[in-house]
Amino acid sequence: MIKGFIFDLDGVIVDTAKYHFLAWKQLADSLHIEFTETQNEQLKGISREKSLEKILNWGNTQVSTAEFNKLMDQKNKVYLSYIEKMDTSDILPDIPRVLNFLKQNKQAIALGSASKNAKHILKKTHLLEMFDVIIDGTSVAKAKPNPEVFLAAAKGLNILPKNCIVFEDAESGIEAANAAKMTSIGIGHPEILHNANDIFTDFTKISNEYLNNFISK
Ligand code: B16
Ligand code: MG
Repeated sequence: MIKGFIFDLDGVIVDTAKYHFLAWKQLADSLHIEFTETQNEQLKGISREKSLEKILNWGNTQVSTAEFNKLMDQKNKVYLSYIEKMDTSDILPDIPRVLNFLKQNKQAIALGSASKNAKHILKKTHLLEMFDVIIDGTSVAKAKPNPEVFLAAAKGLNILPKNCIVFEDAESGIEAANAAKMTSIGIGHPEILHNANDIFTDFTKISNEYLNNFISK
C-alpha cells in the first residue's frame, strides 16, 4: 500500500538546529538576553516569529513592530551565512538510504517544515527532487503544534492522514503529528519526544524492515 512519509527538515534531514541556535544566540547576546541550549529546545519546530517572541519574553524585552521585523531579518541573515556553506555532507546519517528505499518502493514522500528557508536548504543538499510535495513556512500560516503543515502535506500527496507517518525531532512537531492523527516517529531524545508513537535516536536505527512494516500493512 502507498503510505505518506512526511519528513520534518531541521533536525531530521539536516542538522541545521545547531545553526538556528548559533544565530539566535548571537541575536540574544546583542540584546543582553540570556539564552541557553535548554531554552533553544523550545524553539525547535516553531516559526521564526514565535521564536523571537519567546526570546524577547524571556528577556522581559519589548520592541516596536518595526524593530521586531528588523531583529527577525538580522537573525535570518546570520542563519543564512551558515546555510551558504552547506552541502551533501550536512545530510544526517542514513537519510539517503531511507529516502531511496521509500522511492524504490514507490511510496509518497513529503516535507513538512516550519522553515521559510526549506527549499533553499534542500537545493544546497541536492535533496529537492526526492520530495513529491513540499510544505514549508511559506505555505502554511499556523505553526506547529498546529497540525496544518502535516495535513497540507497529506492533502498534497493525496493520502489520508491515518496513512501518513511523520518523522520529527521537536516536541511541537510530535504534538502536531498526533493532532493530525498520523503515526508520529520521534528522532532524538525519549525524554523530550515521549508522546511519539515510536522514538529512535537517529535514522541509523531505522531499518528497511521497520519501514517495510508500514508499507506492507
Ligand atoms: P526559518 P523544522 C523549523 O524547521 C526549526 O525547527 C525552527 O527552529 C525554526 O525557527 C523554524 O523552522 C523556522 O525556520 O527561520 O528558517 O523560517 O524543524 O520545522 O524543519
Ligand atoms: Mg525539526
